Amino acid sequence: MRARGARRGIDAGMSRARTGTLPRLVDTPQWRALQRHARGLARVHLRELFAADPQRGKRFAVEAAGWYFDHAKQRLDARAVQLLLALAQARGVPQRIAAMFRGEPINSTEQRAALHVALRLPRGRRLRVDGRELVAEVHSVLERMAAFCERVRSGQWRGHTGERIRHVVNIGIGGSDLGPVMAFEALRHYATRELDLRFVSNVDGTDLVEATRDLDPARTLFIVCSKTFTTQETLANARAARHWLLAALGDERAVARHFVAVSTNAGEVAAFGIDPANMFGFWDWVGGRYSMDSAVGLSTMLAIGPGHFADLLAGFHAMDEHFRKAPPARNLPLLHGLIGIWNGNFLGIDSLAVLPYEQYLKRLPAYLQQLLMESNGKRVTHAGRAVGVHTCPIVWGEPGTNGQHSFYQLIHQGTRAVACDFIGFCAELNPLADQHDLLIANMFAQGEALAFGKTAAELRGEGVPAALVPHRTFPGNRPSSTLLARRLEPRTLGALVALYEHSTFVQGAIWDIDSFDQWGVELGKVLARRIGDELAAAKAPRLHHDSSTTALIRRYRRLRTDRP
Ligand code: G6Q
Repeated sequence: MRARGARRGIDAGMSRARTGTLPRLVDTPQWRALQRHARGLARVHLRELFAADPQRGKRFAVEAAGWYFDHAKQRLDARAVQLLLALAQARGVPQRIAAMFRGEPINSTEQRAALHVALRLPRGRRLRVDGRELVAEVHSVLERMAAFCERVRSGQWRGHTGERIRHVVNIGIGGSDLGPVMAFEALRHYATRELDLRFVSNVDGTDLVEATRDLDPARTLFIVCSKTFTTQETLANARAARHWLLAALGDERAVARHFVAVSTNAGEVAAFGIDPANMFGFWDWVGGRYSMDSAVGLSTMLAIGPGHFADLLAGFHAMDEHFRKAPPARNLPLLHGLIGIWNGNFLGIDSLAVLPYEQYLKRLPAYLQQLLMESNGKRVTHAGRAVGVHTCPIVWGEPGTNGQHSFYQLIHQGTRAVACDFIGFCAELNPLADQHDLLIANMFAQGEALAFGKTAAELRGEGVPAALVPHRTFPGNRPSSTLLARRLEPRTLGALVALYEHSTFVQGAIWDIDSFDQWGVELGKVLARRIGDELAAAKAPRLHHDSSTTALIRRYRRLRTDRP
């Protein structure tokens, strides 16, 4: 369905985006003031900032929805925060937040609302958009999902031969994969061990073959998860999965018991052979990378059950409410987003490492990579003009302590600055002697080492030989934030994801870009279709590519293995 205003023509929508046409970011007095301030602060080390204010650790920290956000080790002062908040005001961030929550078509190039916040509104709340009551629709899908999950989890839902389902394979890619995988891994502690969940995304046959190699088709359920149900990779994998199933069960009717779909496209789902009664829908106002809390979370709900899934949604909603209502100076996602702007645009730091000190969050960096980079990896404003400054940083990361024994070297002593988000919990889920203290001691120690470093004088004082002093000096002054919650629970995970969603939105609003489209993935898709035909052609095709691509296609055709 289309949200309010979505029926207007594209030009009308684009001019709507321009209505509040903003001055060029770099020309605004707020931007210039920040530049001046950053130049002054460039000479000040974090050591000095801490020395000047014994309360800094407390002053630069806010709390929301179970999360404590310590940003005292960022290279900024109270004046910088004040100027950043003034910038947000001047760029109309509060109005944009309100427009998002109202369901306005803030995704201007696709003429859509971006209403993921509606997915977690509690039952009983109302949100009317284009004459439709969205909360009722959302909860009706949640109820169908819950009923289905209960049947599968209790063993009431049987496979074609009467076997209980033991394996669930989610087939999807991008937003229809990264959220579900991340959430499943993150909440594995709360998951039933009766179901074995797997995720297939890559069109590389190895992904599906390895995921199903040891599975019993009679006990396997596939979730084909695709908003459009036209995505090449997902459909190729879904067809191969159906083939695998039918080769074992030998009866077309088995598809109805072993395949369900998550999609907005009932027609294509039916064309694929999945009974629309086994389809769980969502809406075009839910972007792929903002969809893990919609029906796209069916695998999550199967794993953790409807009760925990409701807690996950409650966590999202708690952060939404905070984002919508908290005063700017205490608003966690707003401050988090603005600090990203400060680092990227005023300190020239173009890389963000996400470092969870929690094994269950091992897929969070990959998830955030898509959320941030697909949303804000853009170069023009809503009105199509150059943004004029750098936008999204390069986002990457790994679980904490593993990273310490690998790439942290560069973060501590390399020539490039990397901003870090440390993420950890006070209470562990799997107590093992004192290992959790050890884990979190490492997280705190890394933030401290990055901020304060180790000076040559300190090293000499310790008797380090002069020749080694330069090698063992840590410059420090490397910025990081720490996000700390009591325990990893469905609720804290929901709040954490909502925090990054809103922080991403804040940054997009400052840059005046459309954070909800993704035209950048289109060109490659179109070219891949053409090259696919050329690779498949029986006779050597006439090629009209550049000389490099032509040579690669010819070599591939010569050397590839024969098809089975
Ligand atoms: C996310 C993107 C993209 C999308 C995939 C899968 O925001 O739109 O990653 O999720 O391309 O699309 P389908 O769900 O339509 O298969």
